[in-house]
This record gives sequence, C-alpha cells and structure tokens, in this order.
Amino acid sequence: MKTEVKSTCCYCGVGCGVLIETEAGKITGVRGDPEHPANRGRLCTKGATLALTADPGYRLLHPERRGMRGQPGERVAWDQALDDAAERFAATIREHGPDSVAFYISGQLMTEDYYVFNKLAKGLIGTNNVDTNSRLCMSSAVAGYKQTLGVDAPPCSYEDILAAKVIFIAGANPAVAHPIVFRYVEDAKAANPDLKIIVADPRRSESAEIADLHLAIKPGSDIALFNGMLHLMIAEGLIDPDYIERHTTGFAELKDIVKPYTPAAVAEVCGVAAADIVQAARWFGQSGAALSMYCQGLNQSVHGTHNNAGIIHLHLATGLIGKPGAGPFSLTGQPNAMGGREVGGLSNLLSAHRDLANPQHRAEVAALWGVPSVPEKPGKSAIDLFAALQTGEIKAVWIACTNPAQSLPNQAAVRAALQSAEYVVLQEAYGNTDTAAYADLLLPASGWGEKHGTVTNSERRITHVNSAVSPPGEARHDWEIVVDFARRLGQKLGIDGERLFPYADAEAIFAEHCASTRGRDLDITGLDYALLDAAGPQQWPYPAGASGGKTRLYEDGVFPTADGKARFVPVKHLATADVPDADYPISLLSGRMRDHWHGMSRTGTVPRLFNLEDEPLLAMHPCDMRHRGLESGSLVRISNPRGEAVVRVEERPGLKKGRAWMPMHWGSQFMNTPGVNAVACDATDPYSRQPELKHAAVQIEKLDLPYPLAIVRRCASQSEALALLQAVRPVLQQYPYATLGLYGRSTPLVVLRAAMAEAPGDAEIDTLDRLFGIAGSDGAIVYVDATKRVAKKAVAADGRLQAVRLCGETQAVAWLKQAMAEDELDASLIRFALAPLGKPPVSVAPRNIVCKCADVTDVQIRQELAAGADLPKLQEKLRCGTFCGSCVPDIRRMAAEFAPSETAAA
Ligand SMILES: Nc1nc2c(c(=O)[nH]1)N[C@H]1C(S)=C(S)[C@@H](COP(=O)(O)OP(=O)(O)OC[C@H]3O[C@@H](n4cnc5c(=O)[nH]c(N)nc54)[C@H](O)[C@@H]3O)O[C@H]1N2
Ligand SMILES: Nc1nc2c(c(=O)[nH]1)N[C@H]1C(S)=C(S)[C@@H](COP(=O)(O)OP(=O)(O)OC[C@H]3O[C@@H](n4cnc5c(=O)[nH]c(N)nc54)[C@H](O)[C@@H]3O)O[C@H]1N2
Ligand code: SF4
Ligand SMILES: [Mo]
Repeated sequence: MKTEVKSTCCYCGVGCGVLIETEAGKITGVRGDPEHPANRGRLCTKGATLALTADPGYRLLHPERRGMRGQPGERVAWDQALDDAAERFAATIREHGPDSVAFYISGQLMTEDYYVFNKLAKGLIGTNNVDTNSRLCMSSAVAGYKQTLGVDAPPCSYEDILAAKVIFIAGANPAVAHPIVFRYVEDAKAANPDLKIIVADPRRSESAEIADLHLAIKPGSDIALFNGMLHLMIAEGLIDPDYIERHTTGFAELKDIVKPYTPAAVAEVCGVAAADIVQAARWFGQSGAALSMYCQGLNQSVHGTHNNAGIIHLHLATGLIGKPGAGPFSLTGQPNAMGGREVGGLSNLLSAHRDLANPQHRAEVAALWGVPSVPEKPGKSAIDLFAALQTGEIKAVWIACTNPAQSLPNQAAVRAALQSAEYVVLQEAYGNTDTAAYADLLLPASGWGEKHGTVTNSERRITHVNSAVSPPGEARHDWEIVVDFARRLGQKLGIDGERLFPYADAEAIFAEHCASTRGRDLDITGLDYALLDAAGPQQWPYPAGASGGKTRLYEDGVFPTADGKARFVPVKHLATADVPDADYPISLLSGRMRDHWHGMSRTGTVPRLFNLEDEPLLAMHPCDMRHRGLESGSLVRISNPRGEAVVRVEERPGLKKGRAWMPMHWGSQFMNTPGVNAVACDATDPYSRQPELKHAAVQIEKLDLPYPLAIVRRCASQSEALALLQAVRPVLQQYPYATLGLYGRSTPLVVLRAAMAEAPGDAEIDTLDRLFGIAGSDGAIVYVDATKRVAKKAVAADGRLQAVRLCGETQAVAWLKQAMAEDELDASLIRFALAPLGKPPVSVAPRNIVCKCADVTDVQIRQELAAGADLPKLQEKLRCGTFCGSCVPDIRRMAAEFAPSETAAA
C-alpha cells in the first residue's frame, strides 16, 4: 500500500515541502507539498527528481575502519567504531588539550544534529573548534546582519517578493540556485508589469535574463555600486531623513564616505555605464517597496561582510525595511543553513544567537547545559582549521555531512592537511566522496527520506521533517551517532556524558534548543513538534503564548541593539584578494548550475540531471578565446600558483572580456582534478572569515592533446550505470584530461571523455573496452585508420547500438549520446557512428532537452520560435516551462536570441 509522508527537499534553502510516497518500505515517488507555505506544491528539477536518488547502490552501509587511508576498510560494529573514535579523541585531548581536536560540520544537518555537535565540542570537550561549511556560505551574511541590524535575522518573507515594486538581485542567481523563489519573482512580474527587476552580476546569469536592468559589474566591486547608489539617493533626496534620524546611527560618517562615489567615479570602478547606476538608484529610491535578494556573489568575498552591510544600508537610508515588499533578504544556501546559525554552530557563536566573545552569553549557555563553563578562546574557522591540521596544532578532526576535499578553496593545501591529520572521522551518507579517501573511520549516516528533525529555511520558517523509510544497512541518524559518541567520550574523560546527553529522541533535543532561545530575538519557546505538525511550518520568533510566527521583522523600527537603533557601517570599495595581472589575467568566477548540487554525491546519480551539461565546461568571452587560439570545444589548462585543472572551453554570450565562469560541481569523482577549487582563492574576510571562493585570478592556455577519446555506454538501468561509473572512476587519473558523466532518461548512458598526447596503444584500448564490457567481436563493428591513428568501435545487440568507443576522432559523441539515449539509432545507422569525422545522419539532428518535465528539445523550441511563437505560445503549445518552471529562463534566452535587435538593446 502506498503512503505519503511530509518532509522537505534536502537541497536549497528555499525549503520546499515535499510529500514522499513510499511502498513496502521503499521510496517510490515525491511531489511538492501543496500545503507547505514555502512552495505550495511546486518543485524544481532537483526536488522533483529526488525519488530517483533514493538508492544509488553505493551508500555507506556499515562503519568502516581503515588501516591505510584510501584503501578499502574493514567492516566494524558500531560499538567498536565509536569506542575506537572515543579512545582516539580522549587520548588526544588528554595529551594535547581540548583544542587539539575539531569538528567540521554542515548546513545540511538537521537543527537537532547541529545542536548536539555544538554541545559536544563546546560543552563536553571544552573546545570551540567546531566550524561548518556555512563558513563558506553564510558567515558574511551573519556578520553583515549583526554589524548593521544587531542580530543575525533576515527580516523578510517570500510573500514580500509578491509585494515588491523593485527587486534588486545582487550576487545571486535564484533562477538556478533558488528556483522556487525565482518562480515568485516571475509571478510578481506577471502580476505587475511595472515591477522593476535589477540584477547586479558580473556575468549575464540565467536570472539576469528576466532583468529590466543588468549591471555587469566588475567582480568584487559591489561596495562601490552600493555606495554609488546611496550617493545618488542622497543627492536626489530619495532617502528618508526621518527614518534615519529616529532608527539609525552612523549615517553622517557614511554620508561623508560616499561623497566621492559619484556615478562617473563608480562607473569607472564597476565598469558599467553611469546612467545605469543612476537608473538603479532612482528605481530603488522611488519605489516605495524595494526588496534586495543576495547570496554568494556578495558573501564569498574578502569584503563579504561589508558587501552585506553596503546593501543593507540602502534599505536603512530609505526606510525600506520592516514594510511589505521591502527589506534586505539574504537567501540561505543550504536547506538548514539557518538552523545552524540558530544553534550557534560556528566557532565564534553560541546557542540562540549568542556570542562567544560575550562573558554573559558564555555563562548563560554554561548554565543551560549544566557545565562549569564554556571555553572563552575562539575556535578555528574552516580555513584556519584545515591549516591547523596541516601544522599539527589540530590532530584529530570529525567531519560530518560535508565534503571539504572538494568544496574548500586551494585544494592542494586542504588535501595535504587531511593527509597529515593524525585521525579523520567521516560521518557520511555516501562512501565515495573525495573526502572519504582521507578518512580513518567512516560512519554511515541516514540521508534524505530517512532522517527526521527540524530545518529552517531562508524566511525563518521551521519545518518538522519526518522519516519516510528506515536508513539502509546499519546507517544511523546523525544526532544518534553524536549522542552515542558523546556518552562514550564522556566516560573516557571522566565527564557524565549521560547527564549532558540524556536525549531519547530528536524531539528532546529540539525542546532543549527551544528553551535556549527564551528571551532572545529568535525566541521559539512556543514551538514543539506537535504544534508544527498540527499548524504546519512556522516562522520565528514564536515565543510561548504567541498565536503565530512573525512574517516581517522590525516593523516598529526598533532593532535588537543596545540603543534600539540600526547602524550604518563605514564601508569603502576594496580590491579582491587575487587581482588579475599579466601572468594571471583572467578573473575566474564559480558557482552553481540548475540541476546539480555541490559535489554531486546525490544529483550525480541521476542521468537526466546531466542532460544540460555532462562535462565541466569553462565559459569564456570570444575575444579571450580568439586571443588564445581557442574555439568552443578546445581543451584548456586553467592555472595559478595554487593549482590547475584541465577542461573544455565554450564560448558563452553574457561574459565580459577578462572574465570566465566554471561550475563548482565537478570534483575528483567526475574529473581528473579537484575541479575549480584547485585554483580558487582561500583568502578570507576579516570579520566573517569567509573565503573568497568567487574570485580567482588565473591563466588560461590552450592545451594540445591531439588524441581525444570518448566512450558512450548504454546501460539497462540506472543502477547498472552507477555501478559502471564506480568501476570506471580510477581511469580518470590516467589522463591529462578526463571527465566522466551520465546522460539520458529512461535509457541511461555512461560517458567517458579523455584526451592525451600520444595515441593509446592497443593494450590500453583493450583495457578500456573490457572495463566498459565491449571487448570481443560479438556484434562489433570496427573502423581503424592507422595513418591518422583513428580507432573506433561500435557494439550492437538486438538491433540497438549498445556502446561506441571513439579514439582519435570524437565529434560524433554530441549526437550519438542523444540518439542512443532516445533509442533512435538502430543498427543500420551504426556506420554513421564510425564514419570519418563522425557526421550525423540527416535524420538525427543534434538537440538538447531544454524542458525536462515536458521533454521538449531546443530544436522543437526553435522551430516554434521560427514560426513566430513567443513564450506564452510556446508554453501553450509545447507545455515547456509549465511544470517546475526551471527552464523558463533558458527558453526566454532562446527567444531573446531569436530577436537579435532586442538583445542588443538589453
Ligand atoms: N542548483 C543548485 N542550487 C543551489 C545549490 C547548488 O549546489 N545547486 N547550492 C545552494 C547553496 S549552499 C548556496 S550557498 C546557494 C548559492 O546561490 P547563489 O549565490 O545565488 O549562486 P552562485 O552560483 O554561487 O552565485 C551567484 C552569482 O554570483 C555571481 N557573482 C560572482 N561574483 C560576483 C560579484 O563580485 N558580485 C556580484 N554581484 N555577483 C557575483 C555569479 O556570477 C553568480 O551568478 O545556492 C543554493 N542552491
Ligand atoms: N569554488 C566554489 N566552491 C564552493 C562554492 C562556490 O560557490 N564556489 N560554494 C561553497 C558553498 S556556499 C557551500 S555551502 C559548500 C558546500 O560544500 P559541501 O558541504 O562539501 O557540499 P556537499 O556536496 O553538499 O556535501 C555534503 C555531503 O554530505 C553528505 N550527506 C548528505 N546528506 C547527509 C546526511 O544526512 N548526513 C550526513 N552525515 N551526510 C550527508 C553528502 O553525500 C555530501 O557528500 O561549497 C562551497 N564551495
Ligand atoms: S527550490 Fe528546488 S532545490 Fe530548492 S528546496 Fe525547492 S525543490 Fe528543493
Ligand atoms: Mo552554500
């Protein structure tokens, strides 16, 4: 019998509610929860394909202990594993003190998981060395809110999007990173054609497609832009002196600072037209309701905190905060980034928005936990934590729910640090992440659909997540692992761990967390699981006795600072840490694609999520390409003193000269280097300690690897494809260029691409053929041109092409993978696959699927555009973009490209 369980999507911070359908203990489907206030039933492509990720076949199923890192481990019982870990941690603490151990955790944990990790480190062990991947993500937003508004609380709600008159998207690309939020932006525009959308982003992102004004500012120049907008608003009387007077301090100083930020001066710094800056400032200042939405383009910077303050200033100066449709709305990245902030899960914070630096806050938390004290010395933040592993200052690290061997910048340093660490515990759902190679002990954690607890989304809304199925094998919930370990460690250290960690279930932890918020800005003493189940997800604050949560903060203009006033911070334009120069002239940006999630441990198991791009592509400006003798498809080396990566390059409209873009998703599981973080910058912001992941100065050179190789293998099922993927992974390291991916929908394909300097020998090709199960001559057609060193092979069975191996000439892959995935290519067309240069037969036109939900290709869309269709007509006729809507920006771009005169004007 099928049943449905209420949960949330485990991807982004929009926090969409889902209904997980199960049958006989297995997840069989997922749909948007129509009752969830965040999404009202909608889901994007990632959420909608969650059920397909339920069983990849390589989940971690039992604890594993490694004698040698990187080698297969031995299976151990949970008792053994946790006793081992407790003994190692206790011995290290006894010998070297509490600060010789550290925890590196994640905004993808539940609030309950997070809470017990924090208490374990700060309460039981007595070290503040607990930091999280939120340091790479939200810590500048935390610091920005605290410096200006007093506490870390985003004041807005999604409903403000629909009430806004101006939406200012700066350093965010919600069209791909927060798709359901972007659906609200589209809804707002449809309901109010006068709504003005401004996007500040160095590249023409998918979100910029919908913008009335795109400010393609120089990377890292946001403060100049914000100060310039403030300058103009002051000059034109668009500020609210009364609000400034009554509710803020520090304006006079900032007013002096922004004097020289004239439109002309800012145009120079930002590299955009002065008129555009004036336009943005006027729209904002005259709007009556301006909503800013921002994310990593502001946060991941050496001046990320001031980037945040700079945009918040615009709201304080105009009084556009605490009003419907107005306010500075920092979008959270991970599903529970906000929950982590609530429990104080960073090395400088304490529970319930308290500060480590504040003695009274430390005393309050110590009293709450029943421990003599909470240590005063600040813990190490992510970048410093890994540096301390390298020097030996920190000896043992416990990593949970994050993959630092891919996601941290300067991977050479990170991997060296992990290598030199004395003891690494990894608590993971999957056994094959890049970090797993460095673990001495692997602990299997439950994952999406299995776990339970609470999460808080971008609009401060807390949802109770229920388990739909049991964890596989011996996997346990994160909070259970921590509690069990804490009790064992306590015993070894002579501390009563049972008393500190008495929890019988997650709800007991939540109750303690709620109690810790009493009287604080985020007071949720009115919440418990029963209320969340009965009344649905709630926004904080929600104190005891309240009848509901708060949609909007600061409506009364009173801020949680000592004098009740918000503060202007003296912010000035500053350079990025890496400044492009003659040796490293290109400014490399990195970020997200619509269909993948970070290191792809989950999305990388779903073939259709690779259909947009099945290899990591570097996007560049045509001039920069020509200058280097590159064309789309050329291989390049991206390098700087930190490292290098080899990828294929693609010309992309929407990038300015001197800028390049690469997605962050490909790491050593899908290519032969750590990906973009081989070169990304690890310099940090002085207040938030967030690294400047968004900007790296790099050299990009053409790489001459004359022998390309590609193998496309059709698989009977997703699980067969994933098994093959696992088997092929080690091959990646053999080649100077190599990537691995999936493709297709009902018929999944595995695609290997590589290139090398010398033609591979017969033995090498034979080994690859064997790996892909296409050795031998059964059903095989072979084409060899010895003079050109071309060697191709196609294998057919039952009249269907099963696999193609192309060596020396690989152009055919582009159309072959589509034809094979769609089962169009019968055996009679095989010769085309092997023909010189690999031209497609006329019946197979190259195409890409744009709308995955309605299964609509770019060829179909272009046909309709040619026949005069616009977006609504396309939606009506082909149904594309009418389901999850994720592809609407792509369709819009295609439509714009079809009308060149319009694009030129935009
Ligand atoms: N599909 C998908 N969605 C995700 C995630 C994912 O992995 N995949 N991850 C989630 C997480 S954890 C996060 S933190 C969010 C991130 O969400 P976003 O921050 O919206 O996404 P990014 O692609 O990292 O970066 C956003 C934009 O910042 C621009 N940018 C770069 N430098 C600058 C600059 O100096 N100034 C300005 N103004 N803009 C700049 C980039 O060109 C990019 O378009 O996404 C969340 N959602
Ligand atoms: N160059 C560049 N680098 C970046 C960024 C960028 O924009 N550019 N963005 C940064 C940002 S904003 C972020 S948030 C980070 C994200 O970086 P990471 O945190 O490293 O990314 P994920 O791949 O999501 O890692 C989460 C891991 O937890 C595992 N997991 C999933 N569910 C569970 C669970 O319930 N329990 C446990 N124990 N494990 C689980 C997953 O398999 C996965 O391996 O990357 C940062 N790195
Ligand atoms: S917008 Fe997409 S990825 Fe984000 S929570 Fe909703 S369904 Fe999940
Ligand atoms: Mo993030």
